[in-house]
Amino acid sequence: MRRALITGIGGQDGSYLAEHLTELGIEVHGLVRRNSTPEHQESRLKNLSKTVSVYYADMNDVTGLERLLLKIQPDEIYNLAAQSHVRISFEIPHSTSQINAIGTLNLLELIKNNNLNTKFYQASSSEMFGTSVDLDGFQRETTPMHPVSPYGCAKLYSYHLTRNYRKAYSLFSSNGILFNHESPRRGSNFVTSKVIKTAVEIKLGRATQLILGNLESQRDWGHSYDYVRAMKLILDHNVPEDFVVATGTTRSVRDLVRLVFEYLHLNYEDFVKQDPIYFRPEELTYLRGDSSKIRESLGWMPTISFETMVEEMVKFWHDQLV
Ligand code: NAP
Ligand code: F7E
Repeated sequence: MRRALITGIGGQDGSYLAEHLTELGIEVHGLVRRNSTPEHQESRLKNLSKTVSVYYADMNDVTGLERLLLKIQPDEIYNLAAQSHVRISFEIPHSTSQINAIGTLNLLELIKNNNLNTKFYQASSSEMFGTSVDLDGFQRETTPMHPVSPYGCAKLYSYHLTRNYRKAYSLFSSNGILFNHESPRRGSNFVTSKVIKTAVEIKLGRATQLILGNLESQRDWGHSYDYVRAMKLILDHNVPEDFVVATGTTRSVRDLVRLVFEYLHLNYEDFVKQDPIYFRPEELTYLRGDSSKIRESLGWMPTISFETMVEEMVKFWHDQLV
C-alpha cells in the first residue's frame, strides 16, 4: 500500500486531497499544528477521522518533522502547509517566510539528508507571477515571475528550491502552480467565502452591509476538488516537472459579487461598501492561467464550473447560518 504524507492536512486543499488519496487506496498521514481549540484542526477532517493518521508538527520544528518522516517513510509528500493569506502576509512577513519558504527548505533537506525515496509536491501559487502577464493575456509555466507580496516572494523561494533540489540532488520534486481555488471549505476571510457568507447573512436579515477592498482585481477561480486531483497527477507523472493549474477564465471581484447577490435576488449596489483597510500595499490585479501543459500531458481538466461552485458555497453557508 502506498503511503502519502500531507502537510497542512487540516486546510481546504489538505482535506480534499486526503479524501481523494483515501479513495485511491493510499494510506494517508497528515500533519497539523497544535491549536488551543482542537475542533478547529479537525473541522474539515470529519469524514476522515477513522482512515487518516494525524500528527502534531510544525513546519519550523525540524526535529519533529524528521522523527515523523522517518517513522512514516512516505512514498509521496504533499507540502500544503502555509500561511496562505496574501494580505495578512504584509502584516506578518517574517512568520509567513519562515513557514512558506524555510518550511519547504526543512522538508527538502530532510528528504535529501535521509536519502528518503519519496516524491515531493510543492504547493506553488499564481501569486508568484505578480505583475507579469504574457502578451496574449495569460500566465503559463514560462511567464517571468515578479511577485508583489511577502507571500508571493516566499512561495517563489520554495518554487525555485523545489527545482534546484530536483536538478542538484535528483529528487523527484515538482511544483503545481495553482491559480485561486475555492470551495465550501475555503477560509471565511478569503474573498469568495467572505462575499458569499455575508450575502447570505444579509438575505437572512443578520447583516446590513458587505465591506470589501479592491472590487476591480481579477482572478481565475476554480474548485479545490478539481485542483487536488491535479496534485496527484503531477506526482504520478513519470518525470518531475512543473505545471500550471487554472481554468483559463478570469472574473473581477465585482463580477463575483454581482453573481452571488443576483443568485439571492438582491442588488449588490444596495449593500456593498469599500474600505481601504482591505486594500493591499501592492495589489496583484490580474490573473488568468493557461493550463494547456497539464491538460495535454496529464489529461487534467476542471469539472466544476464557477457558477456551480458559487451555488454550492451559497448552500453551504445558508445551512451553516440558518
Ligand atoms: P489553507 O486552508 O490556509 O491551509 C493551510 C494549512 O497549513 C492549514 O491547515 C494550516 O494550519 C497549515 N499551517 C500553517 N502554518 C503551519 C505551520 N507552521 N506548520 C504546520 N502547518 C501549518 O490553504 P489551502 O487553500 O488549503 O492551500 C493549500 C496550499 O496551497 C497552501 O500552501 C497555499 O499557500 C497553496 N495555494 C493555495 C491556493 C488557493 O487558491 N487555495 C492557490 C495556490 C497555492 P492552521 O489551520 O492551524 O492555520
Ligand atoms: O483575494 C480582493 C483582493 O484573499 C482575491 C490564496 O489562496 O489565491 C489566494 O490569494 C482578490 C484580491 O485571494 C477583499 O484584493 C477585495 O485581489 O481571496 P483572496 P488571493 O489574494 O488571490 C492565491 C493563488 C494563493 O496562493 C493564496 O494562498 O480579492 N479583495 N476585497 C478581497 N480579498 C479579501 N481576502 N478580502 C476582502 O475583503
